[in-house]
Amino acid sequence: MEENILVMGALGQIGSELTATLRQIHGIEKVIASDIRIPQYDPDNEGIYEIHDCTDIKQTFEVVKKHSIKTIYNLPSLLSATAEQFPQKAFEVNLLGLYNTLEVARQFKCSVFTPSTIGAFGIETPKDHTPQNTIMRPKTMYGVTKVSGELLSDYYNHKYGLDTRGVRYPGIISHKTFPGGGTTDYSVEMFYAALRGEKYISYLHESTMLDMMYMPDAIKAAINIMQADPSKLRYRNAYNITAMSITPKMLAEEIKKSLPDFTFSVKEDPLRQSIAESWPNSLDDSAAREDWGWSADYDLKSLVADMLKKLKL
Ligand code: VAH
Repeated sequence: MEENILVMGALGQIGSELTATLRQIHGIEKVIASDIRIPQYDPDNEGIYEIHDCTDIKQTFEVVKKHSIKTIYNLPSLLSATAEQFPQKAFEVNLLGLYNTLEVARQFKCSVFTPSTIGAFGIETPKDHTPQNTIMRPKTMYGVTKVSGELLSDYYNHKYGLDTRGVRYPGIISHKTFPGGGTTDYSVEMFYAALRGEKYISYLHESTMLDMMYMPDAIKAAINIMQADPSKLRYRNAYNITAMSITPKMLAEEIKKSLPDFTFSVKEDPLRQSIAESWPNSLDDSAAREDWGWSADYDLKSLVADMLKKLKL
């Protein structure tokens, strides 16, 4: 039976680029993409696509059975700010959707990757070099679904032996698909404003320090952890990973080196400012480095240079 891969949430910020990369590695026919809405044509991402609502376990069962899936990337999620606007929907998609995936994976013996986030930490968590194992009491629905998702995925591993793995992503900066409803979206919006010659008005204070990562590193982490030797994994869900800790001011200053006329100011959004302040300043990702060789390829300088190059095209 073919070892096919299913990317759920394939139209999202991570999903759109992960699907394309997996198809380059494994072949277009081996990677099935699914999401809840009809996709726009994307020449960089041709292949099998299924319209699939992750909150309906019957649809997940049908897609996995129909395509002989053996690995599932479970990406559907309402992000932090949107999840605070629609907490019940976020619970359904982020946690019930994951439960459905784990139940179907248990029946078909699939491996499952589910992203967690720095949003799984809370205000009581040590903020600097946040440890792999520490207090996690998030006060957002996003954080609650993500820390619960970590625990649920670990349960399916120790109860049923299901191969579940995950990483705690920082904010992800990318050029292909705009992120929607996140607290870290400023980091992408700033590039578009700069290239349009507009001042960017940041909804986070200029000194708000958060972990960030460039999308190629995020994709590398999702693929590498799934290929890692399971005997070397001290943890399953989920590993701390990071690439840099930056503030809106640091990002703006790096962009200004290429676009000297770029300026930005701050008009704080109280909701997203309070969410950001409950997250760590910097993660300790030594466990990922030791257990499966994690390391980021992009720092702030190379990220900004590549983003500007890609967005100018
Ligand atoms: C968000 N981009 O802002 C997501 C991410 C760490 C941030 O989880 O909600």
